[in-house]
Amino acid sequence: MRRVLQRSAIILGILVTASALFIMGFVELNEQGKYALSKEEMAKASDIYFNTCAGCHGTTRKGATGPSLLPDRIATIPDSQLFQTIMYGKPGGMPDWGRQGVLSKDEINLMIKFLHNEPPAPPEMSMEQMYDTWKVYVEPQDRPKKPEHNRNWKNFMGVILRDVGKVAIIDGDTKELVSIVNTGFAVHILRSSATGRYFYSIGRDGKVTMIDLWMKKPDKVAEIKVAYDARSVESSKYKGPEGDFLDKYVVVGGYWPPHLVILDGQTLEPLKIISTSSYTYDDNEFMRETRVASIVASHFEPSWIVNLKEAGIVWIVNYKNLDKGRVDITALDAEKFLHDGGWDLTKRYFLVAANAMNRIVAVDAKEKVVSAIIPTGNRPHPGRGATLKHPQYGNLWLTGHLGDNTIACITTPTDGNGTKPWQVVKKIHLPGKGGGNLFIKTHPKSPHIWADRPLNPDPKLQRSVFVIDKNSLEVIKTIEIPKEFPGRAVHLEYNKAGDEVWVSVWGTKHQSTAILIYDDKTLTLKKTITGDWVRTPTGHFNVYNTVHDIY
Ligand code: DHE
Repeated sequence: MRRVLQRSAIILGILVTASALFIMGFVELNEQGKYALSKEEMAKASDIYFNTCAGCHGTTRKGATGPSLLPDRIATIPDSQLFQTIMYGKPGGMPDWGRQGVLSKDEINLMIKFLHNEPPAPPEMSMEQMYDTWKVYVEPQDRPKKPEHNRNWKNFMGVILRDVGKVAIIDGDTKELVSIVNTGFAVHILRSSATGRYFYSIGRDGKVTMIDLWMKKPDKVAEIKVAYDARSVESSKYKGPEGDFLDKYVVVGGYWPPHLVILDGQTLEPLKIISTSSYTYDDNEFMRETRVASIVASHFEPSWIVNLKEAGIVWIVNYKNLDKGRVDITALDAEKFLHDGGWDLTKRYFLVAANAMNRIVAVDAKEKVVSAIIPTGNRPHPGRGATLKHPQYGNLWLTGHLGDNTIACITTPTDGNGTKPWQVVKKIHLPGKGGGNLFIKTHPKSPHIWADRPLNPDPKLQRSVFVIDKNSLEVIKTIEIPKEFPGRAVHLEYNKAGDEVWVSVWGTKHQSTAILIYDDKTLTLKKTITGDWVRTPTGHFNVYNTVHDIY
């Protein structure tokens, strides 16, 4: 095994922030006229763009979830309108960066100038650069052979503390804080290893951190940076006749560079980089920036479903023969702007949002075909969706929307009776105007589905969660979060038993907020986790539910 723990030569280059790298030597500044930017302004604007805009509009500004922000299009929009949009947001999901206090008026004006300039060319990243950031803090042989505590670690909750760059590990039984792990800039999601022992986090800056939950005080055992900008990470979850791959591999999807990186599941050593730059599925236009959106692991074969956003292509990546230097990729034409998604109830079909196309793509991971492309509403945003067996419709998979107030209920194949699959049989209407729903969640033992709405322009709706009855498929309760905690209600996760729902209060890093735990039977607040450390909590992930894809 190649072991290069600390090489210093190139390390400096990779440790400076990605956004700063984007401007180094690549950009021709517009040196004259009212949109001229100094080098310092360009650096600041690139940083802001990377942190707040690139996710939706693309690093190269060609557009995806949000429209193109290239200078020729920007020139057709009055600056006053650009200002309004950045200040107050738009109903389709554009956040109100000014009103939220994320950007000042001066910064908005700076961004308008920036958008009138050509985008900076982003840098590449080599395997060598990845090795230079790779650190193993505790070698596999030195890790605990069994849990060093008596806690019910399968009911641990990993909570992202986004803007302070940490992950909190909370005991789901006792609600005690077990550990806070420094993970680095803006962790986006956590995923569990197949045994549940490890959490893998991925930061917006492409840094992967591996946390061992068996340690007396869970802590990071390895880390590596494999991209400048990333959102997805997943483990290998297959064990069966074709081999035992539990905790063997980790896969990371890059936004920039647009690539897939396969890592060793025990040490995070980089094993393989696969570029995802591709031709679009429909008009065969080359898209250098073909970003990797969601990735899910198959439970029934050694493969991952990988969604290539701009190309509109779904890859099924079989890793069975990776150790022999072979990866088998099946590429399926799907739909453009693939984003987030999850398994159906049977875990054979993966449903993913083609959000800017207002559609959901259903992939049959067994037959390796696209089964259906289903129009659902304005910018579907399922998170991983919610699954249930309905007495009338059979199996259902649900998605909410950024751009309207509906939750679409889609039929999925059902053994025995059930409605024909891939129909939107019901649209549940959330109360009040506008969309802004990001996540929905349920649990097989719960009679409810919960939904948030953090991107709705109405502060009251941003601070509410909505409970839906699984049988009637109607909203039965709107719960406003307690007034004393400033921020929006975001992301929902059940505990292992499926009888409580955790909600984050997403504020700013300057003020602590809370993690709220609701009783799923009485629909009342059961416990509030507070403390100076509770800053910008966003996603929270139960070990058992994440391992088993329960949602
Ligand atoms: Fe996410 C999931 C991308 C904004 C919190 N987010 C995902 C996934 C993708 C993605 C591709 C699916 C990962 C997977 O399953 O493998 N998110 C993006 C963006 O590009 C976007 C729109 C803009 C950006 O600049 O990042 C974006 N996301 C946000 C947020 O603003 C949120 C609320 C807070 C944050 O961290 O920035 C946020 N995203 C989350 C969470 C999940 C997620 C909590 C996992 C949901 C789950 O239940 O699995």
